[in-house]
Amino acid sequence: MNSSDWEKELEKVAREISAENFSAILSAEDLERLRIRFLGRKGSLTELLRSIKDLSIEERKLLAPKAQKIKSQLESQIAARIEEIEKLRFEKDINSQSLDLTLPPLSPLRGRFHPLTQMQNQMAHILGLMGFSWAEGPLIEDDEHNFTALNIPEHHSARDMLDTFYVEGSKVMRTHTSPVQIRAMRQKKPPFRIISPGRVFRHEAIDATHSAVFHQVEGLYVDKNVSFADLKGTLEEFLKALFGPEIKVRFRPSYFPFTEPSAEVDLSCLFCSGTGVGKDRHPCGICKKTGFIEILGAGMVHPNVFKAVGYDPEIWSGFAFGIGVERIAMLKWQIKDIRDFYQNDVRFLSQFKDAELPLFA
Ligand code: FA5
Repeated sequence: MNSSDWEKELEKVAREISAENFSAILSAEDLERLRIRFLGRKGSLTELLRSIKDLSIEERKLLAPKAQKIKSQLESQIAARIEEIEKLRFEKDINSQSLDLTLPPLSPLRGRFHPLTQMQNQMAHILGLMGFSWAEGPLIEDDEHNFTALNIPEHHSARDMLDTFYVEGSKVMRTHTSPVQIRAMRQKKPPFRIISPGRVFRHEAIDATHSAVFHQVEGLYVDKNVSFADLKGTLEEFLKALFGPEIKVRFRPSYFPFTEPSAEVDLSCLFCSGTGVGKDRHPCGICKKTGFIEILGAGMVHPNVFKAVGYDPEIWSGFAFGIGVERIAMLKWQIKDIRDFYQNDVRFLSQFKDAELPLFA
């Protein structure tokens, strides 16, 4: 096509466009059909613009702006008409509805605390009655508080980039609430007992019982002559207050660099009443047939931790624990998937009424 034919073709397309009566188009589908006719992949204007490459540079310089102007005018006309069609549809909708002024008003939805906050507060409340006071620490921690002072050596796997979110330099998203132990011991004079509820972060593969962001409640008691029996008694009393006197608590020997001896504590599985067999008579998938679920880590404060904060381990003794809030909440409310807590689905959240948990069941 030479340039004069091309220009004639452009004028023809322009005439066709002007012949369109936009205000007679009443649906978005009809408007889309029109758009495709001119501007679709095989639309007449698109094809013409595509063939401009066959003209010389001078001809293109002359004709391209004309064609572009026609194209952008058409695009604005289409956009304007879409808005009008929407408005017409809305007005039609409104006019077709009648108002019943005698209907009672809808009562506004009441907000309430997130179930994890409720559970955390409930745990803090029980521990508060047992003499623990509330302490807090930053979510972004330094290597010293998160690892070194807690006797976690250089090569320990917890420091691995695969387990820990490093922020910059030696700053990390805290991987547990235990660094608050160090902050509390450096601020306070023993004897004291604190708890520290809060968020922690781990580079975890997420599944029904593991999240990369979750919550712990840390506990620390420092005094003279604190024994493992004190730790056992405190945790058993706490768990019975939360779950009822029938609950079974199991202490298993374990290892944490910052406690010695250390234990992991399991609770009898409330999904299968500790039998390992679910209500459907199939093996319980939650406790993996064991009848128990791990909920916390604990132990006697390691002498190296006392030394790191300037306490004499010959004088002072203590216990510490770190409880998984999600795990406790899952057991308490029989929630099978930890991810339900983070979807913020109102249908899920609205099931948890504030202060629903009895304090001493
Ligand atoms: C710790 O984090 C230790 N700091 C706990 C501790 C404190 C031990 C004081 C001794 C003294 P652990 O990694 O096992 O330990 O985590 C403690 C609890 O957090 C677990 O028992 C579990 O209930 C919960 N938890 C751990 N990882 C996850 C996860 N990815 N998602 C949800 N909950 C988790």
